[in-house]
Amino acid sequence: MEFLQSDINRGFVKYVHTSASEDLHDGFKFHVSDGTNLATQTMSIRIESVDDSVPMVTNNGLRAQAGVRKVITEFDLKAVDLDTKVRCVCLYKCQ
Ligand SMILES: [Ca+2]
Repeated sequence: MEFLQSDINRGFVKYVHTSASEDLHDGFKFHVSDGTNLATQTMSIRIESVDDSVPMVTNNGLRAQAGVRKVITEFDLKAVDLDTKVRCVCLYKCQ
């Protein structure tokens, strides 16, 4: 892809983030030429996270004897949200 400084000035050059990963860094290398000399630079892009992933839940069920308490572990029930901090993922009991 080749473009001119005037394309940048007119807003014709855009970056579109399309990766589904939660990697918050991207970038690309580019060359600038005046027709004789060439310079190379890297454009670093910091991605601002957006909370747009739905939590995923693994529910393996639980077996317990009548009258006995049993701790629910992450092997029984686990919620994962790729773009939300662990401390912010809550499970609510509802009836
Ligand atoms: Ca989320």
